[in-house]
Amino acid sequence: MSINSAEKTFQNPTLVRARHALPLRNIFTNLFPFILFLLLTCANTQAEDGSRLWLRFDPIENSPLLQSYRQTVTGLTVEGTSETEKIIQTELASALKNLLGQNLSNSPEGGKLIVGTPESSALIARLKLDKELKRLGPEGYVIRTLKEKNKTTVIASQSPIGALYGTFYFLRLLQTHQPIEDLNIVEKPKVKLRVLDHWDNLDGTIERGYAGKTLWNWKELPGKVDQRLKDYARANASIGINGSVLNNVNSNPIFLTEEYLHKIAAIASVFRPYGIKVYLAANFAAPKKIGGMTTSDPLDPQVAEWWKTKVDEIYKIIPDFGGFLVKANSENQSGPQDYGRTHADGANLLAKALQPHGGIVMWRSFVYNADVDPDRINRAYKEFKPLDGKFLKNVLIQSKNGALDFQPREPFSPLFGALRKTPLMAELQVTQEYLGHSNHLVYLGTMWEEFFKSDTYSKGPYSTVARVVEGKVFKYQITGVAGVANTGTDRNWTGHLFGQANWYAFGRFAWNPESSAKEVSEEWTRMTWGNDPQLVNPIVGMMMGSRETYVNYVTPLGLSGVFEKDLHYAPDPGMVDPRREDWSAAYYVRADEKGLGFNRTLTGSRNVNQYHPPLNHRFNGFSTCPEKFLLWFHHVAWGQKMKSGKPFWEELCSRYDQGVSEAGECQKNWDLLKGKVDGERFGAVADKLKIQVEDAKKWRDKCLLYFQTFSHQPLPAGKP
Ligand code: BDP
Repeated sequence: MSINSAEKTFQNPTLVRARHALPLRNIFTNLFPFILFLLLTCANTQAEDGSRLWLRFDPIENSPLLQSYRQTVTGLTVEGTSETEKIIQTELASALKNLLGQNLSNSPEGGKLIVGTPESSALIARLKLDKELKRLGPEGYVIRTLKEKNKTTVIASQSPIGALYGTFYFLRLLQTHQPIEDLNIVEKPKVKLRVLDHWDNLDGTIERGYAGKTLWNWKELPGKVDQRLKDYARANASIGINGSVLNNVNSNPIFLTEEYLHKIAAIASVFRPYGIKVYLAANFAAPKKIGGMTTSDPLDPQVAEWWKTKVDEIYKIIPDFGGFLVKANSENQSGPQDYGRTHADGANLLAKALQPHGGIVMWRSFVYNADVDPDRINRAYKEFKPLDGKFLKNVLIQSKNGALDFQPREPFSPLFGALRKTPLMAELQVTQEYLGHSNHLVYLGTMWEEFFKSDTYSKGPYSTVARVVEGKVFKYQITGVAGVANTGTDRNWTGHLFGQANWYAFGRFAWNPESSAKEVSEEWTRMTWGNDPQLVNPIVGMMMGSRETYVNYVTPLGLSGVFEKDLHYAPDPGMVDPRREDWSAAYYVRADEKGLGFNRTLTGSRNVNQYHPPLNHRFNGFSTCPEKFLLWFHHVAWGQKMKSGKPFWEELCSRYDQGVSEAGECQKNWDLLKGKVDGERFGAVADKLKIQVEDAKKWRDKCLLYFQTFSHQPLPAGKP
């Protein structure tokens, strides 16, 4: 169901109940016209269930601003007949009608707002922007006020998709109440592949999904395509996402069968006009599992032939298929090492098959086989660094932001800056596996900003992760950022209304890894909650502090891995998993009579040496290691004096306490907004904050009680 149609069909439950409560037929007959009137009126009331995301386009009520917008946008010309151009036309006409209350139909003679490409619009062609647009590429655009042409505003790009991106940018200016009468905006994405990874399973469940089921209805496809897919594509286009991996990295080879390829093709045709390509997570053992072969050995010529034939078939059915994402030799997924081959052999096998079609391979570096190194986080670097330069040109290595696994805080993975000849693609986790699922308000923009701003020193100073990923440090030919999606069938898409901010921020950071978390949160807040500073300031404040608050009550001072088995929601710092040592919380926490934390210095697992100087020295020294990473790199004695002057045990207790009190503050700040936002969304967030505050206390109490069994020191007053 499309966003608009969903709202129109919404029935007010109170009214429905009221109608049933009228017992007498004649009363009903008398009241019928009145009831009908009420029902009709309410049918147009919008359900504030969060389904409109940041694309709300509520009427602008600030009248001087409204006047100036109305004067600037008096007509609309979107030329071109492609599906994308039709979308631009409908999107603009409907958004401007809602925002400005005026109907601007497409006037081919030219109007005050002109959108298109030099190919589709004679007017834009006459502006001679070709050189500039070429430099910006097919996804870049300019938005410019032409002084000499009666202040006409032009949104121009080389391609319709770029024009669509420009359109959403322009609308964002209106949604966030920015001036539009003198624009000169030149935009181009800093990263080529901006992809959402869906860990969606065949049975409709989503691995680490906390917002309902998968949006892809395999049973109905390809015959019926859910309207919501269009809404999903539209939301992604509005933030510049240009790819979706449809299935879980723990992949089912069924997705590669002809039957499923046709279903996937139906999804691809909905996504196409929004600039989104589909990708699949490929199961490396597919030749054996669905191809009837006896081996999946990457060096076997028949296996190579099988992949070539399969890939040719895929492109016949989905001509603009993006390529494969692969999890190999990790957590029971098969891979080239099953046959004594390397990750490069495996990746190149698929890359060769995809290369003639322009497809790519995103090969994950999330591997941690125990025989490589006793410290789990040393393993991926040790496996992949020696393979640098051995991958074909259409392969990217996709690495999680940290070396462990999407913890609330990790230093950047040392693979960023280690691979010089192989493009490294960043994998972020938008879904909050280790960050309170869809119950806790944690804005991830600040985490991603910290990550991207980290200096790898891989080519001297200012070799930030952002610049590595953008291909500026080592001149990568392809660049990419992936995000593990947090979307599902919940009406509000992401379970928690503030989870939408993370989807939004992912798009903005993928487009420009050098984005500012604060600016992004402000944009999102204005579009989602309103422009009143009395809303914007407190909400941005809540968001900006939220990740640090979460870190304080979950993994203060560089702790990691303290989570319960499998679910990764609640604390269980002493958990020992009989299946694997490195799935045990106790393995990471390393609590003992002396202290707490994992010694990764030169006297420990020597992980510090995977970083370029001066980081190796900085992390190695107790006094030079940033406190936020202390327990990640050091085993710290309970009595150790900290920067605050407090002994470590006291510092640890106070960090947990701080987290709990900050969560409470956040709840209080939200309560102050009662009446300033609609009741439905206010209540939904308030309910979640209640859970969060309770959980924060549980985290503090469970962790401190466990650590106390080693520290043998008193808990601060007031604790259990
Ligand atoms: C871990 C998740 C697991 C994923 C795995 C991965 O717990 O569900 O399959 O990462 O990224 O974070 O492959």
